[in-house]
Amino acid sequence: MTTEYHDDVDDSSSFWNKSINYLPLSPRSGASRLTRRLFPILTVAAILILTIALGASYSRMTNRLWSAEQSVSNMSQSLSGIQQLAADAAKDLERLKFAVASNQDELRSTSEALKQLAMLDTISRTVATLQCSIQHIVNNGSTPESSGCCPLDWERVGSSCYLLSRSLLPWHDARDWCNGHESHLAIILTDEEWKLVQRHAQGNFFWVGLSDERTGSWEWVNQTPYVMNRRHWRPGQPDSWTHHGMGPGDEDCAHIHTDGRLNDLHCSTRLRFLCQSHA
Ligand SMILES: [Ca+2]
Repeated sequence: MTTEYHDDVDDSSSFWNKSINYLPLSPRSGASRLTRRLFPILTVAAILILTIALGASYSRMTNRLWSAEQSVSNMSQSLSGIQQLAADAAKDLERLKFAVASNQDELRSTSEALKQLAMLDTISRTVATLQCSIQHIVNNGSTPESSGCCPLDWERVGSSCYLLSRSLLPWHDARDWCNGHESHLAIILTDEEWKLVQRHAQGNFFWVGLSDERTGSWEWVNQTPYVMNRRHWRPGQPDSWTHHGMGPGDEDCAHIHTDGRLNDLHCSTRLRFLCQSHA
């Protein structure tokens, strides 16, 4: 007992150490110690993962924000460019308005000059006709018409005189009017005569001496056969030349259209007409 007591008293630390050292470890206390050791590691790891995730998220948000800023910046630049273009266009428009206003007077002057030139041309032709007539009278001629001169208001082209009527008549009446004035409805053969026709055609329809009512074939008023030349007809014309008589849709007479080309039309239509006389 004494020894046992002695041992207890003198070496109490040894006793407790032994007791501690030789106490069997329970599985519960081991797990607890492991948990206590892992807890800080797991905590640090969790904080680390959270930090990384937050960092990645922040980075993505920063990128998106930067992209949005870039887009806004680009849009601002585009808007600025459009505003500049609009301002330039407005300036150009103002300049154009000013130029038009400035040129209006010049255009009026040019138009007046052209009108005067046309008048001069008419006067010149009239003077030439008068000269011709006076010369013929001076030389003891009978009448101006037998002199080789064109009557007043008639235009000389080549060896012929031409008159474009102001009045409108059906083809047969036009033919008779020309015949009553020592002329006939125009027979257009030469390039020079086609140029005359085209010059008078602008804005005008007028009869010429071409029809197919007599034989069913196109012929000139002096009954010489017409040689078909499609170049002188409007596209698709003549389009009603196979039916004759005066029924609806029959187009037996030819006129000059506004483009200077031929079209067949019902002879009863009232149009201006071109007479031709031989000087
Ligand atoms: Ca026709």
